[in-house]
Amino acid sequence: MSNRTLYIFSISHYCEKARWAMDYLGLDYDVQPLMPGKHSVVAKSLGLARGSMPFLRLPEQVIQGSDKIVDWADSVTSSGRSLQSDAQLACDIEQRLDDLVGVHVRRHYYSEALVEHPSIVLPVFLRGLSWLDKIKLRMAWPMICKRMIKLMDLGSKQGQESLEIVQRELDWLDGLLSDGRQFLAGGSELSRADITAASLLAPYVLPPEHSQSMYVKLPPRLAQTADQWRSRPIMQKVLSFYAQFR
Ligand SMILES: N[C@@H](CCC(=O)N[C@@H](CS)C(=O)NCC(=O)O)C(=O)O
Repeated sequence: MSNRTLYIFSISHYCEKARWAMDYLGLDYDVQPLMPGKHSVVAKSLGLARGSMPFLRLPEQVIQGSDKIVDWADSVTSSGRSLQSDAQLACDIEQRLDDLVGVHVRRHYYSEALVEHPSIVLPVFLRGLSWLDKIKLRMAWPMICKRMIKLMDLGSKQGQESLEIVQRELDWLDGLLSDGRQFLAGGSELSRADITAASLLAPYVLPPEHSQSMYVKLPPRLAQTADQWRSRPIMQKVLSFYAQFR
């Protein structure tokens, strides 16, 4: 048992990013999946103002946000590895990915999955919960779906809008790769920009190395889009980052 606990939603791509950073940098931790609703209660009990996942409980502090967790992980690792937190370009690319890609991949997916096929989303949220929380989550699922639909402003128009934003961001990422660089921020080593892009885009390509891939089902229209996008340079890069570094 570790004295560090990372609180996550099993489905969350931002949580996957934090886990990947800590794994890559050789930091031990326990992972604690939470059910929606309970996450805010746990966050408050740890002194956080918001429930936003992931958050990492350390003996001396609680760190919230995947970017802040990467900052911390990169500053304490003794693995000899680095996610290039001192490289401005890596941090800038990461921020754009967090602010646009993360938000709109999620809204694209949930606008179809949660609104039209909520039963395909539930199994991923159930992963790693206690048996009691599994029962509670099953019972509360219709209510939680309604709340998520409202909070994330989901719907078919919104899903289409997010798809177009993701598409523009994929064009930008393909553009970065068009000079033949191996890593998004250039250089010869994996950076925080790479694990961010790979984690946030993983839902479209479901890499076999991702611990949740086999539990995620894509809704039909998104699956068709993902299929068309799979051969894009950035999607091939995501698959290769997972194969090499996850
Ligand atoms: N930029 C943040 C985004 C985190 C985020 O949006 N988390 C979502 C799950 S994907 C969440 O916890 N939503 C519930 C809430 O905010 O209460 C990060 O990188 O950690």
